Amino acid sequence: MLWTPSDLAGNREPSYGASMDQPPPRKVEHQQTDRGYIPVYATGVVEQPWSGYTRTDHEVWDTLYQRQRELLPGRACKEFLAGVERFGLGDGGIPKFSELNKVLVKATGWELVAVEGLLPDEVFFDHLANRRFPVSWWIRKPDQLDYLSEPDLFHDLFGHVPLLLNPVFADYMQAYGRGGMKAFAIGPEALMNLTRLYWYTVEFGLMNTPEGMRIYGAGIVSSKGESIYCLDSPSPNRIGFGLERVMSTRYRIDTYQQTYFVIDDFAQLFNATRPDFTPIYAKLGAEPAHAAADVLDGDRVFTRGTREGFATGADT
Ligand code: HBI
Ligand code: FE
Repeated sequence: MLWTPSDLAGNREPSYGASMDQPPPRKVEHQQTDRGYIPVYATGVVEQPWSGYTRTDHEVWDTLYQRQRELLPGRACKEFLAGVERFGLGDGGIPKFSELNKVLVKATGWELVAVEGLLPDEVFFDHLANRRFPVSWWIRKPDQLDYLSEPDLFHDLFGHVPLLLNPVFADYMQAYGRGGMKAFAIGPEALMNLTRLYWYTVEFGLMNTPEGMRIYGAGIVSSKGESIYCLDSPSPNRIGFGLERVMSTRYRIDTYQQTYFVIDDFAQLFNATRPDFTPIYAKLGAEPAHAAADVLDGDRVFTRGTREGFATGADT
């Protein structure tokens, strides 16, 4: 898919739906939840407004892409890098979901759907359980290159989608979605345990490969700073993955991770989702959760962090 300047929408404002001046109801409301005051979006699937992206939008994508493409070889796992190449995410400008879906559906039966933003858990899980990955259609502004509080197009598309071409990881993501539906039916405690599993694997997971420690978490590969910090800094712990260990460990959403959990391969992750989690939730419900920075007896410790620079205060 070649992107030429003539395709560009110039600098005119993105076109929204039917008329140019009716921005869609992106942020339906903010909601007080157990994870703080979070933006809640309309939950519907929308069309990717590709012709409405501005030159600036395309340039933000190219800037973020080039930065990570230069940084990640030798840091990201080979499966992630292979997915980036196979999708041609670096062909220039924001990729078209319709083009990517031609590759993705054939490869693993997954499909990208454009959404307004963060979805309520049960809506999100239902998409994953049906091999649909929700991708926010909007991209951050130039002054947000290094941090934004919610997942945007670059985080969702560059961070999450390349690994959906890996059959084992693709199966894990669907199994996770099915587990999410069950956890949602059980209640908030179970949901919290399952959200920690997503956080410490899909978002911030590391892999111990024969070539060395590599990144597979979307939250890391879409962040320049954390792509460096997670492997190079002496501050965080790096601990072998364990399902119950991860489900019972709190995390932080406002800083780099204090602990990274390390898998050997995606098969280990997929196998971890085989058992019925119900008895695990019951067992974990009776025990206190661990702090994000804790190192426990019995942990397989790759690195015991120095904790230098660790923010204090409440983990979620
Ligand atoms: N919604 N669109 C979107 N993308 C996410 O990654 C996402 C979400 N809603 C909930 C959620 N992630 C997390 O709570 C996961 O742990 C389930
Ligand atoms: Fe994410």
